[in-house]
Amino acid sequence: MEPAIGSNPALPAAKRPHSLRVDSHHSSFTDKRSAELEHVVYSAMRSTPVWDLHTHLYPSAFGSPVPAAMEAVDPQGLSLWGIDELLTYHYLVAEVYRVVPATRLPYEQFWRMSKTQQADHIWQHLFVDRTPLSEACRGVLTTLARLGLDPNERDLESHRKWFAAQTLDSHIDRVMEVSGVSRITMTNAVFDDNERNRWLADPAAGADDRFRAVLRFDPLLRDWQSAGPQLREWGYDVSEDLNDKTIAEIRRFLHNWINRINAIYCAVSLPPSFHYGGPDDHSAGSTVLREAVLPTLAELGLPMAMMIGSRLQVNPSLKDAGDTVEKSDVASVVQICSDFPENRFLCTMLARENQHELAVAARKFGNLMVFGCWWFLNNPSLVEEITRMRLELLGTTFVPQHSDARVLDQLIYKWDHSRNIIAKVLVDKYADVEATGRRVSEGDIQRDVQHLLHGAFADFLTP
Ligand code: RAT
Ligand code: ZN
Repeated sequence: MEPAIGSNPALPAAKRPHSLRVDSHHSSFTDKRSAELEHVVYSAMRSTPVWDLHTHLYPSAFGSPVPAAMEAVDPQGLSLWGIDELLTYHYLVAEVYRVVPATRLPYEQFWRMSKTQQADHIWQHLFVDRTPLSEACRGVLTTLARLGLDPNERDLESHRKWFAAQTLDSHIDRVMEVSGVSRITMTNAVFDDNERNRWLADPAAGADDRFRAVLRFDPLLRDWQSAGPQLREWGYDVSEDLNDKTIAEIRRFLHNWINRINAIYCAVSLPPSFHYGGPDDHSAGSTVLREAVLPTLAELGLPMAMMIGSRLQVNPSLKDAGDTVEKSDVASVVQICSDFPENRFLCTMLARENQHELAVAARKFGNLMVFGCWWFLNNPSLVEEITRMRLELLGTTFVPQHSDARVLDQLIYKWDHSRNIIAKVLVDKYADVEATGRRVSEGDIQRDVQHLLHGAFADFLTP
């Protein structure tokens, strides 16, 4: 066996890792303390419930297309769970097209396949024929294992049988327990007909205490040309030119829907090209933001979440898997936080290159809460880098992660993996603090972990 680097006598002393210096007394002390720190941090991280502030999950009242024990299947249902949904997650659709390209399986043919056939295809090529190394593949294995299923099982049918024997409501409880998620925040897209009609048909659809609602209205800020006519169709007296009457009507629309779904904040995904140029910026998006959206939210005391940096549909044949990442403009976020001190902003950005500038912006504005390692950033190496940098710049005043789960069971792996990385970074940071001579107590650690997983977001909602 190769000797561990720290014990290699050929290495000059200065290059040996700090905790393995040849001073044996010092060494056993620091090793023991770092083992203690590790134990306390990982236990706190595993036992502290998390409030997941951004998912695409729904209570059972929104219907489910997944067959379950004695439950009706709703083909357009929004509540996704189970093995076939896990395998057809859009992250994995993109990955299977790396190994079975469109020249061998034309996109239209893939989309014509049933969900079961698509899942079989992905399972065969990414999990049976290849080692499931990517983060999204590994996530399926973590999920199965934590649910008590065998990650070595190659026969998909046995997993299918297990899921088909569950009922959705009790499965939601089980997944929340296994993942340690105490509250799931939805993303409620009011411009999506399927979703909007469900709220209109059953105003109590969201009344499930495990979930909280968020009003999402991308077209209002991204595409007034199409959002305006929609609002008109829904009975709001708006016109294209964003006059006073139109602004008042947009505000009425927002009030109505925030109240209808009992939203805890409002949210938009904005393109990399998103720019806000201050009071003289009269583009439609900026005008709606400045004159309708932000005054309404300030009046209601609700934060606005901006998710910035996804360029939609660079390969439309991949559908949800067809979006990409590009660098965005942090200066616009700074301008918004500065121009609207009465508003609170949650912000996540998709490009790795934007993370440092965004964290620095949060040092300047108390009304800015940075959150999550979003989508293409939700990979262990990047979560570690970003979390480390945020802790160094912001202490615990940020929300390190959200799951973005689209399939209920994904809560398990997304939180399992993220908790481990956040814990790893915290152990290092506590060791650095203790290196100054300051002791870190178990109570300190529990308080910090609770803040990172729950309190920072909860306090930001109700300051
Ligand atoms: O991460 C994702 O699943 C993306 O497809 C998007 O849903 C993104 O998170 C968003 O909320 O727009
Ligand atoms: Zn999302």
